[in-house]
Amino acid sequence: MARHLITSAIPYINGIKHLGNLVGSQLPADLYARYLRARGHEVLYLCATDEHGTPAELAATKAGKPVAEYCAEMWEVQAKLAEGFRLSFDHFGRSSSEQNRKLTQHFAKVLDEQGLIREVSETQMYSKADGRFLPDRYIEGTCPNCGFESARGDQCDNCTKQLDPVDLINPHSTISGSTDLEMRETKHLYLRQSAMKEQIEEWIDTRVGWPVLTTSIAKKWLNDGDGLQDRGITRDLDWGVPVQKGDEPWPGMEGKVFYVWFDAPIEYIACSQEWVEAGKGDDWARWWRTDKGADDVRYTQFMGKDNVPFHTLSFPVTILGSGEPWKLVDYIKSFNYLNYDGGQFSTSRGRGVFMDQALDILPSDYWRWWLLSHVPETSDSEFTWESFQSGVNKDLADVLGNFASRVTKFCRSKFSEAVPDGGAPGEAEAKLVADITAKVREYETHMEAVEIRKAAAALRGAWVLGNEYLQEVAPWTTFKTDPEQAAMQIRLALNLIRLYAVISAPFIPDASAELLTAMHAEGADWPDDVAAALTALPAGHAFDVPEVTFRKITDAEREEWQERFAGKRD
Ligand code: B3M
Ligand code: ZN
Repeated sequence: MARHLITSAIPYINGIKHLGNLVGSQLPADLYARYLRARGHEVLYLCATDEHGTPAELAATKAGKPVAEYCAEMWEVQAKLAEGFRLSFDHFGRSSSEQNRKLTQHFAKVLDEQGLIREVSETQMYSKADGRFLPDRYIEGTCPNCGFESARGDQCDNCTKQLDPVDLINPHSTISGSTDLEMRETKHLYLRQSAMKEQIEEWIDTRVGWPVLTTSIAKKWLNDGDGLQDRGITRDLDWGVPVQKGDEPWPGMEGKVFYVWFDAPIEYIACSQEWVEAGKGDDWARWWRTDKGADDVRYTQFMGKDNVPFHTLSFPVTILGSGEPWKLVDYIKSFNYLNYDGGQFSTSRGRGVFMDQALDILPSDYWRWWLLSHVPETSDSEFTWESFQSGVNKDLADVLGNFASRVTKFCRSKFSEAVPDGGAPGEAEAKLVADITAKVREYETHMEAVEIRKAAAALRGAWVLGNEYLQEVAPWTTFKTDPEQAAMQIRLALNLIRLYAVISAPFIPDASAELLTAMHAEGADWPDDVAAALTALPAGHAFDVPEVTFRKITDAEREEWQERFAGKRD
């Protein structure tokens, strides 16, 4: 038994996430956490909302609410949806927590003591009417490149050109509309990442077995252009962690907050403190401090590829640069993008399926299975309604669901609602046990390597083996001439349902629980010994025919949904 710390990238607070966001970090992290728990390991799986920064402020303004109130409400919404998708976080925290404020200020202080922070004077757009500096997204104007009238201070959404606020023609504040803007001098703190370049490079180079996607992005950032540059870690905003040196004020930094990407990863640690405060655990340090036992912990992070630079470079600079014994990540699993029906998911245009909408139309297991078995692991992948319909109808309904209902119904009609006795297993049964054993071992190997698509394929392969066996031995035919033999076959098949429920639980927890209940299974121990696991339900053990575990998606539904989610949501 080992100890596993698992975190998934913490979703921004503004708005409900789409399925592409879900499959890019939280869902695979949940799969891994559930699998490791099922194998008897001690797991701490943490996630939180990422609540600071301009997007949160803007969304709150749009919703006409104070930002703190907006965040509190959206946290509830996201927590409910996470529950709906059965994301088994040990704690779902908030980056705006007191714990994160303290810890962020602490890291800033120790980084400063290590000589890794410098003050930089720069000029930035100031709005007199608003009485504040304007971050790039609060400034709009005409694009000098294409003439688009609502280009943002950092980028033109029309021609995608990267911009500086000073490039804009007729710039104005998006808060007040005021054009009374001027460049003013302001001071910011920079993290001297360049000073840590060699240490970070060596650390990356010695990460054996990391996914290529992760290391290639890290190396690209380290080696391209100017390499690991110093990075501004403060902003002129109201909402965020106030810039302080621990508990002390930071002279000259009054009214400023830390940049959201500085405090967000620190929330991984703070979240474990929130977990303790919530009474769910009693010791966070044994997960995070190597002087308190965290050396024994294996720490795995899950995230989309756009988050990789922050986790391979910036956050390690914070951790290593502190000079304190904090736990560093052991394995970073990153993902490509999931596209939607010939284009991209778009939050602003409401294109694609969002978490709330998905749960409105089908149970979470349907989504979990399709998303995880199509996770964009080695390249971008695409959600299409045809693929979704076929994944659900074939894998879940025709293969797994059909096996369970066929076997239990046949037994009820020919024998009773209890496991029949029958004779001794023969050659076909020995072969099935050997094949299932091989598939389960294959599944375990892929799960341990966090190779999710391969794990899904092995699991599906195990389901298929049961169907092939039924096809081959045909108990409904055998029954006519040799009911004893048919009883033995059905006894094995009933045990197979229980085994499927156990090994499928990380992917489809609700259906697995339903099947276990239907089989009146007492435990859900992992089948270390598959042969033994396939005799767990003895003759005479009662069961129920499960309610329809999976239903099929009709062509009419598929067409209707395709139309509905094409992109209109405001
Ligand atoms: N909130 C970006 C995202 O949701 C960001 C991740 C933070 S992880 C510390 O993709
Ligand atoms: Zn433009």
